[in-house]
Amino acid sequence: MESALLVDRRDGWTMLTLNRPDRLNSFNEDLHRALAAALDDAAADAGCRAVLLTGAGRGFCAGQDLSARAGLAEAPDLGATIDALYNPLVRRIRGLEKPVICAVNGVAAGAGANIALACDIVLAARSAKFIQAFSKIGLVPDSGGTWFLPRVIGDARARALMMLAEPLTATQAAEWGMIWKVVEDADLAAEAEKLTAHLATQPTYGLALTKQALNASGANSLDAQLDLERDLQRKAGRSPDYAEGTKAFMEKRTPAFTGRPS
Ligand code: T3D
Repeated sequence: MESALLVDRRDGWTMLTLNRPDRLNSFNEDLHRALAAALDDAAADAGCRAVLLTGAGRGFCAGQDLSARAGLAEAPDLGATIDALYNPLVRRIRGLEKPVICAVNGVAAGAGANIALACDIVLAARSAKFIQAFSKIGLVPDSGGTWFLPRVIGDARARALMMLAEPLTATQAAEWGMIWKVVEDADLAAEAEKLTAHLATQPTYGLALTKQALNASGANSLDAQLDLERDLQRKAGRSPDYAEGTKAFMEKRTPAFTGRPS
C-alpha cells in the first residue's frame, strides 16, 4: 500500500506530500502519525533548513476523513482527536524552528484550510479554493482557524466564511491577505520548490527567532513585544550568520549562511 505521506529529502530542505488523492488527502490517523513523525524528523535534522508541504492529485487536503465518522453507533469524542492529532500538528508547524512553506495545489477544506494557514508562507494554485467547510456538517472550525482567520482577514470576513462555508478562491484569498501569493497552476510546484530551496540557504536561526516573535505577537502588548524583540535580537546578534551577513554586506558579496545558532 502506498504511504499516506511522501517524504522527499532535497538539498537542505524536505518536501512533504499528503498522499491520499482519492480522498482529497483528507486526514486519517495514518496520515496524522506520518506527518507528525516527518515534522519531528525535520526538526531534529540540522541539514533540513526548510519544509515544503503540499498535496498529491487535484486537492491539497479536505480535512478530516469523514468516512471514519459517518454512521457510528455512538457519538465520537472529537475533542479527543483534536487534542491528540490536530492541535499537536498546528503546534508542530508553528513551533518548527525553520520555515514551513505550503503549496496549496487544489481545494483546502475544513482542517485542511486551517493547516495551510498555520504554515509560514502560503502559495496557492490559481484554481485552488479555501473552504471553512465545518458548518456544513455541524462542526466548529478547528486547527487554529478561529485564531488565524480573523487576524489575517478581519472578523467580518472570517465570520461569514465560517458560517456560510462558501469557497474562497485563491485569487480572493491573496487579495484579502490570507496567503502570500497565487501562482498559475502549471507553475506552482516549481515556484514553491524554488522558494523553499532559497529559504534553505538563508539564516535559519534568525528566521526561527523571527517566527518566535511573530507567533508571540498575537497575545502580546506592544511593550511585551518590544522586550521580546530585544531578547531575540540579542540572540540573533550572537549568531555566526549575523557576523557573516554584516561581513558579506561590507565586502559586497552574497553571504554564505550556515543557519546555526553558534
Ligand atoms: O473528526 C474529527 O476528528 C474532528 C476534526 C475535524 C476536522 C475537519 O476537517 S472537519 C471537516 C471535514 N471536511 C469536510 O467537511 C470537507 C468534505 N469535502 C467536501 O466538502 C468536498 O469534497 C470538497 C468541497 C472538499 C471538494 O468537492 P469536490 O466536488 O471537488 O470533490 P468530491 O467529489 O466531493 O470529493 C472527491 C472524493 O473525495 C469523493 O470520493 P468518491 O465519491 O470519488 O469516492 C469524496 O467522498 C472524497 N472526499 C472528499 N473529502 C473527503 C472525502 N472523503 C472522506 N473525507 C473527506 N473529508
